[in-house]
Amino acid sequence: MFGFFKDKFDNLKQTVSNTAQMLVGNVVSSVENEEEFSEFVLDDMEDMLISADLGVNYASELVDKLRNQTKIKPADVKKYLKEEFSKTLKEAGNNELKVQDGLNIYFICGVNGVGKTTLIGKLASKFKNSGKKVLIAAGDTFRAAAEEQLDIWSKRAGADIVRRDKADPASVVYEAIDKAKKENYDIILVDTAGRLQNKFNLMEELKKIKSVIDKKASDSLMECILVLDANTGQNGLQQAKVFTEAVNLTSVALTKLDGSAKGAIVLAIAKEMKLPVKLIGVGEKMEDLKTFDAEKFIEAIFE
Ligand SMILES: Nc1nc2c(ncn2[C@@H]2O[C@H](COP(=O)(O)OP(=O)(O)OP(=O)(O)O)[C@@H](O)[C@H]2O)c(=O)[nH]1
Ligand SMILES: [Mg+2]
Repeated sequence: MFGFFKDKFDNLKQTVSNTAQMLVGNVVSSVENEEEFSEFVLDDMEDMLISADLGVNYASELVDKLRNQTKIKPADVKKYLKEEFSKTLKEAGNNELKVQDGLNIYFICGVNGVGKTTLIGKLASKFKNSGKKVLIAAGDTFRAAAEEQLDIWSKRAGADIVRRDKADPASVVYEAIDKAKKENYDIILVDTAGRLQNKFNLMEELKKIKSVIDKKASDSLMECILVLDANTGQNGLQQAKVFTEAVNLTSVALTKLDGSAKGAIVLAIAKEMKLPVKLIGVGEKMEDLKTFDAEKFIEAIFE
């Protein structure tokens, strides 16, 4: 249904090759020739899954299942992991970005430097190219130069922007919604700060922005997207917990997947948080944003 995003992405295998090696290659090659799942083999497997950034809980769950059965043999370990990972991604929900006729608001949050503003620039461009009228709300009024950076992206993408230097971010978003309704925009992309004086302040600010959207245009809020840097590994789980408590996330955008060996965070987040990854960043350029396709991801890491 999301025509504009149907671009083919042939390089996925290459993008996730380091992750594939850590998460599948190493585990399979060390296990598959064993006679049985001895404690030694299982411990080794658990360690490898943890160091691939699958998360301690998930890794031990996978290994426990093998410990408590006799049907699956070490030679089947690849098939076993593939089935388990597929199930986990499926259970986390649909990977397609939600979109509707009329106004669509996408709320973008995440800690500093993960790639929020870049994601917004890339998304604005995708939406513009599919013929949508796009407005960017410059909700990061905290960091010096944040609004200029967003301005550059919006010009590049051909999108419009609401920015009010150093104003209250919630009021910027309020104004953007008014403008979008009056001038029939299809899309509002809300940028937010990644760092305030402390975490509490940041969360309070995000809640305030979110409550403006809830009050003025709750039917239009399509997604609350957490941006995660693929290289942060397990820390990403912690970030997801904190952000979802504040603003009730609906999905994740995983940036900087290019070259990362820690893409297993996709699975950890799906398992622990039941949050689907919907977008992946694979570089710094405008076109380096792709949709996440769970089946293709599984195929790519299992070859
Ligand atoms: N390699 C790579 N670099 C990326 C990607 N996405 C963003 N970056 C880079 O990451 C850096 C930070 O990106 P920003 O978009 O400014 O991050 P931010 O979350 O808005 O940062 P704050 O506003 O400071 O919180 C920039 O140098 C981007 O070019 C990606 O998918 N791959
Ligand atoms: Mg930013």
